[in-house]
Amino acid sequence: MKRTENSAALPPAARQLIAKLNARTARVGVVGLGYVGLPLVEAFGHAGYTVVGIDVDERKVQALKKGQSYIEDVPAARIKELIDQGRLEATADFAAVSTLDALSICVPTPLRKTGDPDLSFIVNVTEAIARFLHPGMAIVLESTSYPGTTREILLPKFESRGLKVGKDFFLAFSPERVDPGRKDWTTINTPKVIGGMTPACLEVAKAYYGQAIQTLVPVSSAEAAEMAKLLENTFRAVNIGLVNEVALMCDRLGLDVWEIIDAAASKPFGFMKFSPGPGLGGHCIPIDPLYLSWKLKTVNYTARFIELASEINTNMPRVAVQKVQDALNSVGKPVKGSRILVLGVAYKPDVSDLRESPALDVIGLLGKKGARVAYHDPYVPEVKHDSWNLRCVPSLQTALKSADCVIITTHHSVYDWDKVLRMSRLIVDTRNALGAKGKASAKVTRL
Ligand code: SAJ
Repeated sequence: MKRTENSAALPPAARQLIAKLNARTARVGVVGLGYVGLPLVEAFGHAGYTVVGIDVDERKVQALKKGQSYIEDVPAARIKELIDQGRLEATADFAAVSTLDALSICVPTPLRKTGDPDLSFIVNVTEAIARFLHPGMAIVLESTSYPGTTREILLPKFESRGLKVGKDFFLAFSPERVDPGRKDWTTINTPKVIGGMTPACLEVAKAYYGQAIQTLVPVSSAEAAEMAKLLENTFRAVNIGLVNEVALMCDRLGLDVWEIIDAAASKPFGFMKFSPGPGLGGHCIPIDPLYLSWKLKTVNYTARFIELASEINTNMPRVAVQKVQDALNSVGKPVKGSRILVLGVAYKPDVSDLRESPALDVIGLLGKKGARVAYHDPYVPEVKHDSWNLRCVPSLQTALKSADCVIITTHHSVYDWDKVLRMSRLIVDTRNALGAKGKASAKVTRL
């Protein structure tokens, strides 16, 4: 059982709550039961807590009540087991907060159309929780947001109830590190950064999470935890932007960027491999850094690396489409009227998630140039995006043979790349999916 150091200096409410958490007699809750929240429900249930899942989506609530799981990483059997043991409840009613000793917030933090942070999910949930906040409670925000969100948005709404943070209730930030589909690093074994509003908040949050998560990484404040998460994902966005720019440089120098990256990656230290591509997709990497650059603008600072990386990454779909145009020109065909097959539309291999997928931009740009665009993706039966919608072609083989040009945008593992190479007239390979065979073939253009 995990004990908490220097418990003598803690206020009574903290000591009482820590005792309940250590004994697993605490009732804990998770607000937001998506790809982050539901694995957290399972982790808390696995640790021995009684867990209340709260979500505005009644379909999720009903599914859980029936012992079903809608998140691939969470087996239905685990949900059913917790439901049958009476240790998992699901509801859309925030009044349940009044029965909780601790709760975690795992709601989306997308961007608005303007590119600014959309904190409406956090604000709405915070206001709903505040109505039922009671003395002796702990709240941990997990949603990725700019440094200061916990202090500037959650704290005032909670303290407006006449409770004092660090004395009557406890507030912390702990960023999610869920990578859907990953089996090696899970919610339970991935180290978890955690930062409190006050030292007592940190101690309570450590006791809360320490029962379920193998390794905690305490930091000095909620802002430090918020910033650590943004550094993690900004690191990726900037390095992907760098390698995309290296691809543009190599194109002008007549060099093979893939050969050069592989050569650089032979360095056993001081280098981390990233690969160029048709752009930056997903619900984290393209978005999280813009929360940081937005926050810095409010303190009159321009986060140049973030803005430059975003400029390069968001331009890559145009670079990819230009490669298609050049490939068609090489055989005397215009883009207009040509049949183009987009291979793989999910934002990364072996997932069905379309969020921010650059393949969607490629399809839109080709459509604007008058191409007759089709797509194939084994995980995505249909795409509705902006002003167009398409269904996955029924036969990959037929589509490959009839396309004037194929563009590989997402390199799902299930594809037989030898077959794609054999059956296509022209290929633009933005992922080096074809490897050396692609490099050697006159009908293949690579980034
Ligand atoms: N991408 C490239 N080149 C690369 C790597 C990625 O173009 O070298 C593209 C991908 O095709 C995709 C986008 O960038 O469109 C994002 O890819 P990603 O590998 O970063 O995958 P994500 O968005 O699922 O990122 C998640 C993140 N996990 C969390 O935030 C908890 C990220 O921190 C992880 O490092 C990443 O998964 C991972 O490693 O799988």
